[in-house]
Amino acid sequence: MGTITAMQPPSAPRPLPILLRLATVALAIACGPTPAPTPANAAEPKTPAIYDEAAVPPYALPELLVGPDGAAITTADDWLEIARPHHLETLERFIYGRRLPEVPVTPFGEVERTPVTLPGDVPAVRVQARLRLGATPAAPTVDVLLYLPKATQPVPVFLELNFQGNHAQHPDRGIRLTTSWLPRNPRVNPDGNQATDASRGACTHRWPVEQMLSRGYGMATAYYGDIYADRPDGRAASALAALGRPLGTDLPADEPNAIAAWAWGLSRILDWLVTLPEVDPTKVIVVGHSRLGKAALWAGGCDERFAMVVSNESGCGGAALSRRIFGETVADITRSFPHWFCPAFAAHANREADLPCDQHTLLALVAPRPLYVSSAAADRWADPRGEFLAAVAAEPVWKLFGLTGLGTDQWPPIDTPIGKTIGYHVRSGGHDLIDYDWQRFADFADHTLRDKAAPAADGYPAFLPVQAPLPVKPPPGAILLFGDGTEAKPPKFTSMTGGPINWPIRDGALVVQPGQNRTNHILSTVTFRDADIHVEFMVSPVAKGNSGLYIHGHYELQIQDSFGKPLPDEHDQGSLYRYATAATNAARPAGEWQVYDVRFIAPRRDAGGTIVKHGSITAWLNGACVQNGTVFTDPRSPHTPYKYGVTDHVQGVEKRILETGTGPLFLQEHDSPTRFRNVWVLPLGPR
Ligand code: GTR
Repeated sequence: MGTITAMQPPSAPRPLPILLRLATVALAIACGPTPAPTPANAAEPKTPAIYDEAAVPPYALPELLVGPDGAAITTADDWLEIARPHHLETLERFIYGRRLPEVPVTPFGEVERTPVTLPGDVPAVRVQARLRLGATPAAPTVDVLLYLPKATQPVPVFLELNFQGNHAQHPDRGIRLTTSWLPRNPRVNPDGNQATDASRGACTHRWPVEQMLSRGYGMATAYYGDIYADRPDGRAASALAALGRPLGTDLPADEPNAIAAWAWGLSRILDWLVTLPEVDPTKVIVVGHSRLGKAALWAGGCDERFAMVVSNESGCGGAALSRRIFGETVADITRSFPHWFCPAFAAHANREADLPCDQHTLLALVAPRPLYVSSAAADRWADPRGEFLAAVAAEPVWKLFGLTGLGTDQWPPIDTPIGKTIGYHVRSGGHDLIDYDWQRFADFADHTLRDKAAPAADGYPAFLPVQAPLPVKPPPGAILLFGDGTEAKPPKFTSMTGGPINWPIRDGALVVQPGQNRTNHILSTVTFRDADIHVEFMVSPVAKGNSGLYIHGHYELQIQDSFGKPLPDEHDQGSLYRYATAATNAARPAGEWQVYDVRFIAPRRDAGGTIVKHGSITAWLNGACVQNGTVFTDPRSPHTPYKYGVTDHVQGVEKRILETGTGPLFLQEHDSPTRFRNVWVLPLGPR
């Protein structure tokens, strides 16, 4: 445990001009959250909030790099396999409640897709869908609004729940008015709890659609009240009731509540977003403000499909450390909002030190994906510095992956964004989500997800493969291993014994020759360390179309007859066997040509062959990114050519990999006559 003592902030909030301040406050109130309900434990004495750094009591955070038995975690692998599940479980038990099950998500009625021109002459497509979350008639429905920019490629999308209904997010009169209950709000819906035309566009300043679309991002949103009406008695009509969770006041200590339900709703919306051809399924970014920032963090922590996670002023129970007593405390929040967290959290009011976790563990769940935390200087209730310190405390996990998080433990000056894989800013002004925040989120996503401006990892050129039309012409520098069989020289492959291959060439394709015991693989005579690899292939319906790209013989990207399967598993095409399932099922039917482009960054080893830096794979399959920088260490497959069907020749190949880091590409034989053509390797860096 490390003891952290309170420190003075580096600079005091800059005062805003009075008119701007009034306007900001008015807007924030208009779109703001539900007012605090009558406290359930109002009888308990309430201590005044601490806003003086010097008055913050010293505290010690629970260790992050440990497993359930307290043993130190020193590798990315052990983080993923041991520590991460342990911390996730602890956060479920003590703060957010148990994770909720996946359910089938289906559009209810027609999905509207309308071309529109938004203010500023921004062309867009407005998509609206009512999603049914679950298969039963009682399943809740959620109205999703999505604006897509004009684009030729699938786009990254920001997904955010909103406070006042989709129609309040933008003045576009085509947006459906929410039919869900709304909190009475003096400006947005002064007349009652149902939306009217008067509230259209009331929260536009929180959702700068035109600006984000112009930067190439899609914008998706849904009203959080569709999932759980934000009031203490909201549970009875919430998605939790539909999921059969217990109702009433005497809930189990780890029973999920409103924040868990909102987070679950975000994942269910993601289930649908990734099915849209216009959306890049590997680049959906979850964003949330305030209480919905807490929900966004929990959603991103639980659901690794979110490519990036953004917490805006999420404060207590979000990004801010609970043990740091500054602004809102666990006692305050569980008194005012008894329906947000699981009962165990309220039981830790005024005894935060007894919690086995703190909010840095929540932030760490996002690693190695990019995380952005934003604070506002005048939003002292949310403890801006406590949000920053949680990110500092989470950084060691990114370091395990060889990544820099914030890169500093110094709280930056106001309006100065910082960070590499954890981004952070504290902007001037109060509690709100404004254009400045969005622009910084997009800058950060440009760098971390889109390779814009920032050079790709290891200084290699950005990896944005062209996958159509097939066959694709090899780029300069690529070494063609097999083209279409008209080459003067034989294919640059050997058999497992190092001799000539016995795979026939038919109709311009190299065809897998099933052998005995699925070991008639072939391996390239060209070896490489890091490389871009291009392979065109056609699966056959025989033996499930099973084959694969065994890179260095150690890491297998699956080839399989997976067309149309709703959820890819680790055997399906696009999956990295024993490491990661495909982000989406991009497989084409058997008998059609398909294409893989892979950026393979080999793991680095010391002189004894032990991995000292993980490797990574980014893979595109038929126009979709199926692996986005998936990291790996030691081979996990029990079926590699070095363990199964071993020959003297391949033993020598593996020895060389361990010594030099360079090795060949294997094409796998697995009983199915898969066809290959136009296979090339473009080595990167030293070979
Ligand atoms: C406040 C609550 C904060 C924050 C905020 C909001 O009343 O105390 O934790 O979540 O609501 O959601 O705007």
